[in-house]
Amino acid sequence: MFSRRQALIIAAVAALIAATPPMLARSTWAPIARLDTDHDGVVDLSEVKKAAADLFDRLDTDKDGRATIKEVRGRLSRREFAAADPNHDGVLTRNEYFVLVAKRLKAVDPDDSGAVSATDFSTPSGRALLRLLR
Ligand SMILES: [Ca+2]
Ligand SMILES: [Ca+2]
Ligand SMILES: [Ca+2]
Repeated sequence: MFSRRQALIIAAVAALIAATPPMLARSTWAPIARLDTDHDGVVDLSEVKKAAADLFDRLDTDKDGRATIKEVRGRLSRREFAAADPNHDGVLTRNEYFVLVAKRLKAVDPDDSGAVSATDFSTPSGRALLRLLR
């Protein structure tokens, strides 16, 4: 357990973080800073698509335009991979990958605001989306 002194320090740090202006906190949060290419503090649909396309190209190490379970290793479980592969040919085309990304985006941004913030990315569904983007 935390000692009283440690608890005070934690409370002080938490207060400091809470006092940080939201724009600053968002734009400097590294995981989205790379995705937020226009630096407006949120990740919009075109930034999500661009990041997904870049990552797909990096994952597709043999450059055949399709990602195998091996190529996405770590990012999708077998079950997730199978669910994203509706024609069951054992590979994800770029399109199948984008459909999955869009689904996860929808989970993070259910009202279709078209903007995902650092706070959104820190939720479980936000982290699931992030795994497909970077
Ligand atoms: Ca942006
Ligand atoms: Ca491939
Ligand atoms: Ca497929």
